[in-house]
Amino acid sequence: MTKPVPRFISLEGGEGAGKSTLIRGLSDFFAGRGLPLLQTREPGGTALGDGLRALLLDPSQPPIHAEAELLMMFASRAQLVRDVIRPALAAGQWVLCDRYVDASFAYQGAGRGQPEARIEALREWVCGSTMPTLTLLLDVPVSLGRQRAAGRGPADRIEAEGDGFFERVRQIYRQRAADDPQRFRILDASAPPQEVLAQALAAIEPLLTAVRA
Ligand code: Z5A
Repeated sequence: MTKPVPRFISLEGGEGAGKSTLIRGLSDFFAGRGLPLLQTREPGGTALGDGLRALLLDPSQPPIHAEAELLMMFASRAQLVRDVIRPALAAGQWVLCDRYVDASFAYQGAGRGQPEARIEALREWVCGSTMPTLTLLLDVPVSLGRQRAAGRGPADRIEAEGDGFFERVRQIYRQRAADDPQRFRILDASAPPQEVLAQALAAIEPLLTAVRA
């Protein structure tokens, strides 16, 4: 059993779910409360992770095998956990991470067909007990998310996948949330941004109270 780390929050969701938009609102909220917040993202968040991210998302890359993609996600994560997340938590900061391990179960597991047990073994090895207390799943129908994301310009290597891929991703996210209701909160991300922020804050407030107590 892994013990969740207080002050560690991850955000998950399909493309165009509104994670970046929500993170801006949450950053303002933490700043307004005078709470130290470290905001980071996956893949990325370190020099190594940013380099891997560029390779992973570059649509002009020669095909990347599913096994290689999975290991690249975990290589980025291994560096981020050790260089950024653990030191920030140890220093008493809140950590808000735009995607974390659940994304590997969703994209490389459900999306690419990598076995769940293999991803869980990597999770245990790379993250150990460094798991979020709270994971906000921004749930939005695939068509709406893709419509929103389309306004941003050309698709990256993963965004170029078809609807079936993203339906499987959405399905496994919802399944993981149903399987672990203590860690996950599902937000209706088809609502307007201010409403999504209000839903997120309702989920975060109990953590703030618990940490103060
Ligand atoms: N990936 C993986 O495969 N395995 C892993 O282990 C990890 C990641 C960690 C990069 O992730 C890719 O990496 C991702 C999964 C894979 N690939 N895909 N697809 P990312 O998180 O950096 O990229 P993303 O998923 O493509 O995020 P995004 O599309 O940038 O979505 P977002 O941040 O959730 O959306 P947004 O930028 O806030 O909003 C998109 C647009 O919608 C924008 O115009 C907003 O103004 C608008 N918006 C946002 N919220 C709303 C609401 N509530 N109403 C109306 N309009 C809204």
